[in-house]
Amino acid sequence: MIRNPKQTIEGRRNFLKATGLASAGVFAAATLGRAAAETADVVETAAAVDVTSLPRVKQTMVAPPFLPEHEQVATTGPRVIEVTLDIDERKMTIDKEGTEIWAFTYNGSVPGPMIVVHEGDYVELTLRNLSKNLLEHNIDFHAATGALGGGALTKVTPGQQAVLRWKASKPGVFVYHCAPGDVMIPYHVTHGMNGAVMVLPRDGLKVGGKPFKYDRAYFIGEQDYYIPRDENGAFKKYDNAGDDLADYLETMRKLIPSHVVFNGKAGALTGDRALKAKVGETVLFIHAQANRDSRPHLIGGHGDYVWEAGSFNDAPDTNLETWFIRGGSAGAMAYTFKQPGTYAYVNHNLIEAVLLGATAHVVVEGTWNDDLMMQVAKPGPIES
Ligand SMILES: [Cu+2]
Repeated sequence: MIRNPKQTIEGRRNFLKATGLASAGVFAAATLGRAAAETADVVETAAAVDVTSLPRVKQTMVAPPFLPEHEQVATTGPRVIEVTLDIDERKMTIDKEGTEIWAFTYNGSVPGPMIVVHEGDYVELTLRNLSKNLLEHNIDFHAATGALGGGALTKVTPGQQAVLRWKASKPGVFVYHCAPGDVMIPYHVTHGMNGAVMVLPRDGLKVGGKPFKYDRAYFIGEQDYYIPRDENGAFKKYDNAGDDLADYLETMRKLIPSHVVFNGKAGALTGDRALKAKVGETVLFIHAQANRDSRPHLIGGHGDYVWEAGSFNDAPDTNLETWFIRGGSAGAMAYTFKQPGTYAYVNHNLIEAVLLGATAHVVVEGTWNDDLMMQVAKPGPIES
């Protein structure tokens, strides 16, 4: 392959800069360095498909736990799906005690909004780093192929935007996250800067070779935070985004999260904000964890069908009690509710569920089925 040396050097320089390798430590050099070098060497591109002839559609982003409007079975051929994500550094309160973090967000929410497309579609993202922000950011799509998932092509400083187009070639659910290089990667991801993409097969989900539809879908993004404490043990507060960097690196290094929460803060999906469903409805739960392992469990229900590792090309597991979400991945679970009531959807590390915040509620309406369960005798004195 004949390469343009100037382009190659420039490309490598840009990639080194983008991945933070100019000042990176051994770990980053050994991992990201290889990926950057390989990518930077390849400056010739295969003939791109002419996407100008494809229909284009804007997808309106909505805040989790909801998903954007979408078809489960595509009624058209491949399209270019245009999405815009605004990077918004904002102070958020993450528990009822008033603990704060200057979160790094896509569109103001933790997690960022879910993008839903079909296999063969192109995602065309406009990533805007709002002028009010203080830090550089980018985006790495695990669903995309090449250039660090797009991270190398989307690094934007406050006031800048970049446009990235990538082909959705793998059906499944996938994490996306900020990855600006070196220590800023875990720092940004554990400040909430992550979300998910769902790439549906064009003909929809299948179970046992048959079409499978859901009545509702929810996106649960699990977030670990590492909030620094002061000398009295109280969580520290900071004036600006990024001010917590030195302290946060110290707490992160110990790998002991101060909070493990769903959708940005403890209680984000309970009480008035609980998820809703009806008996007989099939609900798809997409669970993402961009950094750390998790083990979702629906108390009083099951994982009827679980695409645990997220690939829709694989047959789902059935009837799981608890399933595993690898840190840096998303998975999907479908359950058809059979009893009314309030279900707890938890990370079944119950310390994290109860003490650190990883609990959601699903309020289900409908008629109780005595055949499945009934209280034969109310609690009372032990009968001799
Ligand atoms: Cu970022």
